[in-house]
Amino acid sequence: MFDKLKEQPADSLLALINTFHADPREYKVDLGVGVYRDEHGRTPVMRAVKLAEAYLLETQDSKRYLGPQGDLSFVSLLKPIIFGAGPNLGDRIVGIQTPGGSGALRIGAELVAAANPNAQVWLGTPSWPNHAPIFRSARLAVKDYSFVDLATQKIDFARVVEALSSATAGDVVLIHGCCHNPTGIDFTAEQWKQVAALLVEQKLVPFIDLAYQGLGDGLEQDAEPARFILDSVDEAMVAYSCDKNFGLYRERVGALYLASRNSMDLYIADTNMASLARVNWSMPPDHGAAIVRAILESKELTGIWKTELQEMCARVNGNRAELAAAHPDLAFIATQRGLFSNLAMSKETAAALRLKHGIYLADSGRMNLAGMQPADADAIVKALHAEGAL
Ligand code: PLP
Ligand code: TYF
Repeated sequence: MFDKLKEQPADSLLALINTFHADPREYKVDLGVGVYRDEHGRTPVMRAVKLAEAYLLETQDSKRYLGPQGDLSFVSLLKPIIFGAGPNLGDRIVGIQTPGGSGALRIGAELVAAANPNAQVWLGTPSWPNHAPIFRSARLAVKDYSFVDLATQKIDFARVVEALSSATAGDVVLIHGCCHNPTGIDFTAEQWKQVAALLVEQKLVPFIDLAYQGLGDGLEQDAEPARFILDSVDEAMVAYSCDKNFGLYRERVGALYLASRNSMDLYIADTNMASLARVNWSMPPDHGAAIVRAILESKELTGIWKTELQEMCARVNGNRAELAAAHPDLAFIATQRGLFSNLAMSKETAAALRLKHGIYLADSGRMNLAGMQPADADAIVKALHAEGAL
């Protein structure tokens, strides 16, 4: 049987982790995979997380099953962080705990396929490399359109309008809620308004991927566009990840939320999420979500977490400012948000930057701004210049 299988390529972003560690050079800079790094180049366990883990170790008195929806206190404590403290939140939004934002995208994709197998999923490119495969593996057709022109570092908004205008009622539109991966370029307030109007006019369902809340401009600011879209439409889906903003990556913490103005539809959709979770992983792993719950249940821990997250956000934006100031052609980096910016370059250039200069970025030219120190800016610019990327 196995002889019928075709070899599959490794995830090139994840593969960079090992290549970087195997590089014996003293000077090297890891701008590869999207994890936060501090001023020592480490990805630390956050202090609020350590405290919550100590609290859990002391107080957790059972590891009995929780069920396919996971920890529902976690799901509801996160709601005001994401959606704000407005009224009727409970009536309009239901959610389940998932293994990371990836699990939320997976269940969301299968939910779309169950509700409307003919739905097309509109995906602006470039995007996170797992988006299209996740939707395709749920047997949905993916329609991609050019979102950002890397040469100009601008959203090709005419293309966005053209794509959404040609979509069919009931189609799904994948939207990065903030901190676009890989470009760091999000819609302006005016563009968000136009996108919302198009979604309503064309009767499209937004599927908002929110994986970096708090790492752009701050927790509230980063959630505003998603809240605005949810206010505008009748139905929406949100795939949420706590893996970056709580630094919990390998613990796999996320949630899938559905919004609808019809409470019966919402109730039925909720039962579908649970049954899809059951056939995928039965129940999500508990530990990471329990940590987030413990943090959000405690005013003190929540305060510590928010302060740490603000510091992380400020460090990334400080690195952006530093690199932008190091060369006029990189000025755009200071205006972009989140962990990533994507330079226009060939994969040969990206390889030369790694091999000749120890500057590790993705083959696509994507760089993780959290991976550098301010003092690396000049070396990065020099290497980009030497390889003709500036
Ligand atoms: N969506 C985007 C845009 C991401 O960059 C990531 C990163 O991993 C995810 C979703 C998935 O997050 P998680 O690690 O929680 O599955
Ligand atoms: O884009 C990134 O670097 C992060 C981490 O298969 C990641 O989202 C990358 C690839 C992958 C899973 C997570």
